[in-house]
Amino acid sequence: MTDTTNNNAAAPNFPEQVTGMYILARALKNIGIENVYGLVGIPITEAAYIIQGQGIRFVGFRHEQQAGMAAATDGFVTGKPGVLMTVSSLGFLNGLTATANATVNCYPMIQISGSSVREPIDLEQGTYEGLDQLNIAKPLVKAAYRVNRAEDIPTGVVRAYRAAVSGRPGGVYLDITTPALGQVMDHAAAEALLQQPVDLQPSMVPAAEAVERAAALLASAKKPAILIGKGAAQAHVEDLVKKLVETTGVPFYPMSMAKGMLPDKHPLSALSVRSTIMEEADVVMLVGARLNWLLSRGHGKWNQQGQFIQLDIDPVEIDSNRHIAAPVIGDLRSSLEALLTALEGKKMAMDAGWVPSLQAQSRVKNAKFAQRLADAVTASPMNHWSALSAAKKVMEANPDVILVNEGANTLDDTRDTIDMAMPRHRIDCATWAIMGMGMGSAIGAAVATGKSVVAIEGDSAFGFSGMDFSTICRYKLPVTVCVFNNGGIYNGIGEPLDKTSDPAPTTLDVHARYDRLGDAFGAKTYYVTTPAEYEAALAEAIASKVPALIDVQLAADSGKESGHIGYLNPAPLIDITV
Ligand code: ADP
Ligand code: TZD
Ligand code: MG
Repeated sequence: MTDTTNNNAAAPNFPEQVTGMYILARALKNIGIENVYGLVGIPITEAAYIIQGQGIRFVGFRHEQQAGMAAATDGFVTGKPGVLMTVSSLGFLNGLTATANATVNCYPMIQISGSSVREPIDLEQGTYEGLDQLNIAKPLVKAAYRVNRAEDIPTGVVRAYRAAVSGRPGGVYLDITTPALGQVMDHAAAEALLQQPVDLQPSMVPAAEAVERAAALLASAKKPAILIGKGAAQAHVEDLVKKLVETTGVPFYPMSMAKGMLPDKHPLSALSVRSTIMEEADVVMLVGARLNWLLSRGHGKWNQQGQFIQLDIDPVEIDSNRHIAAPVIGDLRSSLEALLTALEGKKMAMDAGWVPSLQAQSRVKNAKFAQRLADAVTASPMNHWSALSAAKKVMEANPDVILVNEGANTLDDTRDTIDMAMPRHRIDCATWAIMGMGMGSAIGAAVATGKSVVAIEGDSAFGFSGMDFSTICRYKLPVTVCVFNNGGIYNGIGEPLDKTSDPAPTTLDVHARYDRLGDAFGAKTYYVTTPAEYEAALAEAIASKVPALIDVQLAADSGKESGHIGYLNPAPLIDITV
């Protein structure tokens, strides 16, 4: 397609002259970006080639949302912003869903989008892919900037980087107009724009009195607990969290994506006794975790007399739902270091019976859970638990494999079944509980870490991103995708209320052979119907280190509506069945 309104600059006379696209690639390289995830077209195709030419890995996707999920996951696992590149209008909007999700989850990422020529957009004259992208992005992201001139590109990149990682991390939008991308500059003048930014992710040290207040409160607690959130995982502070837990002896509870910060099987893990922690703990220290819906916003079962300490980088988070008795505002590394020092001279007042009683309760609960898995082994067809009894064995034997997980029952049951032993090895649909992060996150995790990845996906969840399984294949990534096929959203036995021959709203296809999608792209594929088959297939797929797709056949009646969060459905005002 030709955009007649775009007065494209003449082709550069390399190496004396360069374009804005070259400056963008150099600016990304200069700031240490190693991977860019995107989907090309006007006006960013050449930019992607030049980025590759700079030795940055460009991973090309089938849908921008998935490229964005990959960038966000790269940001989560590395702690540096992941970069997404999109074309104008719909490409931008497709990617923006992931950038908004990154912002909600505090993942550092930058969405760079080409945009059409400004003047006809502002006058609404109907230009090619014309959309006022900057203003659309603004309410959904942490920060948004537009670059109109090639010479401003390095500044735009540095500002976007700083905004993504400083304070509470989030998604940043960087709009670069077509004229800026095409603008020609002298090579030497362009290179001179590239300065090395100093202290890109500065420490933020907490106030001494805040640290002292928190240390005194923790030390005075009879039944304390430490709640670890994914902010701690992202801050790479597993060394300090371990030290805090082990020197104080305080039990810990990891939020879903903080599993593995300390091994789930650690003697001080309170994973199986969350209710007891909520009901009985008198002091709870939140370490990079928000008291949001995932923690009943501090209400419900929580001991209303209990007190909270909160370590977070964002002062606005404090008192969001419950009174916080001891806020500690700073980056987690600085805060935990200061707290450990402040605790050195203090004696813990913890009840001698607190940890043993949690451990005794955990033993009972764990034995019950193990029995549930054992009972499920013979179920035919398999249910979620039968499949997970197999996945548990293989995943726990391969602790360095990253687990990506989405679905409803498939999410909740997998999280509860598979113990994690290493930090940042569990990536899921997180704060917004969104479907459609699976393939993108698996790709981002594999590319950013070089490690093997297993994605355990509900059949509905997989449908949101399934086509990007082909991206896993094109880039030959060591990713195994397991589709838990129960034929539906929650299960495959929905009955339409009305007289219709259409499927129920929750029904998909329990007989679909997802493995055959893998055949189309040359993956290793498996169709499994028993735990033994699944265990063998998963172990072989992981060991092969090549793209693999396993269709895990479940019974259509396996799974309940909304998994563990059915209580969030609206209470019926009228009985729709009468
Ligand atoms: P979870 O869902 O695991 O409970 P959340 O995403 O709700 O975790 O909370 C993560 C918290 O961690 C956010 O409030 C965020 O501001 C905070 N955070 C992220 N990175 C850092 C950091 N480096 N230092 C301090 N706090 C951080
Ligand atoms: N759309 C988006 C973007 N996010 C969502 N969370 C939903 C729709 C609603 N939804 C859930 O909350 S879970 C889910 C949907 C569609 C899928 C559950 O089915 P599944 O897993 O096959 O993935 P199980 O094992 O059948 O429960
Ligand atoms: Mg399903």
